[in-house]
Amino acid sequence: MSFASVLVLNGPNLNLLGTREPAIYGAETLDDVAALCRTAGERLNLSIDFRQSNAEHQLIDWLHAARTDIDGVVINPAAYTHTSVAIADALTAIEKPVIEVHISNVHRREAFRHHSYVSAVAEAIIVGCGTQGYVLALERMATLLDRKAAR
Ligand code: CA2
Repeated sequence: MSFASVLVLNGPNLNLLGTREPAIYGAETLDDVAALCRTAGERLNLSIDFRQSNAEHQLIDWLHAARTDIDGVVINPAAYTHTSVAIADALTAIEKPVIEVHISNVHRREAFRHHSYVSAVAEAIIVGCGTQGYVLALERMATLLDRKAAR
């Protein structure tokens, strides 16, 4: 059976997850989040490609490659959420469903975190659910991709 494939993309500084600011981001590391996503992928019949970069151009290059290889994108763009028209444009260009995830509740934090360039191009947004937000996003993505396959 061929599984739908989902790119789970993580932006700058998320490689530091679990090392600082546990009150905001929890104690899990990014490797723990990757394992959570892979376990959810097995349950949901999704093939998971989990990546992180601190470089905007690298995230954009991976999104461009996803135009041909990937069925959907779950993205935590981290600080680029609030600054990057380029990432929003790349997400639009791939013409695949996108779900935006934030571990923290950005709306309860500083005003500069309240605006997202990505939200306008996302099918759904999950904020403030901790790392469980990635699993919730994959569950929703599985629903969206099933519906697409059934058309
Ligand atoms: O809540 C989220 O997931 C964020 O996307 C995380 C970003 C932040 O800039 C966004 O406003 C909200 C920050 C990622 C950096 O994460 C760290 C985690 C632990 C230690 C240091 C950084």
